[in-house]
Amino acid sequence: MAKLCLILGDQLSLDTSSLQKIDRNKDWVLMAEVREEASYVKHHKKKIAFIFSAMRHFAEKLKSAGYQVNYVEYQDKHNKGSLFEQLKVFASSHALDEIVIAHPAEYRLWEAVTKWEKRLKIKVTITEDLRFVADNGEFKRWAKGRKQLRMEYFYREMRKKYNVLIEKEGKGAQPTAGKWNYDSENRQALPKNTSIPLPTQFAPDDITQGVIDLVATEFSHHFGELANFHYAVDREQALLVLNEFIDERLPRFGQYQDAMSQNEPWLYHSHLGLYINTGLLSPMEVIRAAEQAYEDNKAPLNSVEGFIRQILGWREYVRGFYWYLMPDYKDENYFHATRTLPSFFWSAKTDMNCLAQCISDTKANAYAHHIQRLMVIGNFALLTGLSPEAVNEWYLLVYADAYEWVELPNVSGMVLFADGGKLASKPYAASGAYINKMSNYCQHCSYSVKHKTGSQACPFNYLYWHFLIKHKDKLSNNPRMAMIYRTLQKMDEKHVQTMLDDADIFLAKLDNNEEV
Ligand code: FAD
Ligand code: DLZ
Ligand code: SF4
Repeated sequence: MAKLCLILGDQLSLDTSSLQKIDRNKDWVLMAEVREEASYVKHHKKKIAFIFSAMRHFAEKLKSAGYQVNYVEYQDKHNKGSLFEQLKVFASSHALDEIVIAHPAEYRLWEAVTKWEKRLKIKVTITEDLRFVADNGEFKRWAKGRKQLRMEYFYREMRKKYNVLIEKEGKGAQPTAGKWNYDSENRQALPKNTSIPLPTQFAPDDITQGVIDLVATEFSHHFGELANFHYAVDREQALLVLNEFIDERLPRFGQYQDAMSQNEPWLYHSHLGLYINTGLLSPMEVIRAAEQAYEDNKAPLNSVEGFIRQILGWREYVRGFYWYLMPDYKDENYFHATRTLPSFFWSAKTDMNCLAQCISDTKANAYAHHIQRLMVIGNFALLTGLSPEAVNEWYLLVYADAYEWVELPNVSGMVLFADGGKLASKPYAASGAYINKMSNYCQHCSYSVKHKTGSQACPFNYLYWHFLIKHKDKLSNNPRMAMIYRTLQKMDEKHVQTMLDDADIFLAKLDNNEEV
């Protein structure tokens, strides 16, 4: 009798806990490129190419390490189209006494796996998910009994527990240089003519080229462009991306973390999310590399802390938050938003330059950085009342780093405030002024960010006030919104009415699928 270890497309690490449970001399590893996983949302072509290529490279690595690997390619005639059916076929031709799988990262798949033992009549063991610093129980223990689940406090716990940027260990632990958070030093716009380092790029090898051809044939109807695929597809390449980030981008990461710039999709971000989320890099090695750069005087504290906060703070927090609140979290819709996505979410064809830029970056690269996702695309979705279900589906399929455990809290919690404030203390709503402050998009736009009303006015300007007025009953008691509602109270009534009328005209255009 033998065991079978099923490795999923986002479990591409030799340290995966399920691998530790099998004997490479007699047991098996199964990996399969299946229609069900590639199409449960219509993932971006580059995302599928990345995952399939990384899976194929990892299978080669497993074989070199002495594992017996059954790898089912997408176009293999024995491909059954789903992980369960693939397991069933394997089990029918091998004497198996146990199937081992590391805890799937998404609720959907975890729920399915919990039924496999009964369906297959073979023992199924789910092992720990080691792609995070904390285990799931840690968040639950922290969250239990708390009225509010704010990232900052969980982050501080993580800093202390794992001794990251900490001056004195133990009970009296203090943050390095005396401050936990340098967020206020992370908000500069990019000066004109800044020369930004090119992202680390790799030419496709034969395996990747084969996968690109496959995706072009099988997924031509999916969103996104395949041309210029340059992502890392194995651990060695991902480590090169990490090293170049530390040397070339981390020093200015903090300063320009929230900046956006016309035709500059990459800026000083790390571009590591897709590698960490698929197991090619571990979050702790990335955190330690950044910490080391601070200790070696290679990068300032506002950059290093800002970067570490994203991974040890936000990434750990949203993952714990997701598992704490699923499955009900998926249905949250605090504002009862129902609008369908405008067609420019797919085509990028809109006169609103910021949206055209962020969506065409997304289309080209399966990547947009955080502020593009949050304050341009997300802000628009919030202000126009797009349905959480549709927005979640969009974010889950368009980004190469997207999995529901991270996408859902960011979209329903951070962007849409669909959870009524479980994640964020107030909605991240903003007028055009914010986008103008943090980018040069408005300089290239046919709308005018300075105008508040009229056909030339930036739609974000009147949509912002329309949103605040529409949801006054739900938001005006929020202490963090008090000032803005006081400003509203002092505004000229006629001006407010004109903004509301302009917003209605704009929203009617969206509903009629007219160009905006
Ligand atoms: P950097 O800016 O270099 O940040 C470093 C790392 O910190 C990231 O790689 C990521 O691992 C982590 N991180 C940063 N912000 C967050 C966050 N808010 N939540 C969790 N981790 C974070 N991130 C995903 O990994 N997958 C998603 O599907 C995803 N969807 C998002 C949807 C929306 C609406 C928003 C606002 C954010 C989303 N994020 C998501 C978070 C963040 O935008 C991406 O992690 C980041 O843009 C990836 O690019 P990067 O690797 O260059 O990140
Ligand atoms: C995202 C993805 C895609 C596109 N394809 C596959 C696949 O063919 N086979 C596979 O094992 N995993 C794939 N994945 C990753 C899974 O969807 C992921 O493991 C679950 O969503 C859980 O996070
Ligand atoms: Fe975006 Fe408004 Fe600026 Fe145009 S003017 S780029 S729509 S914020």
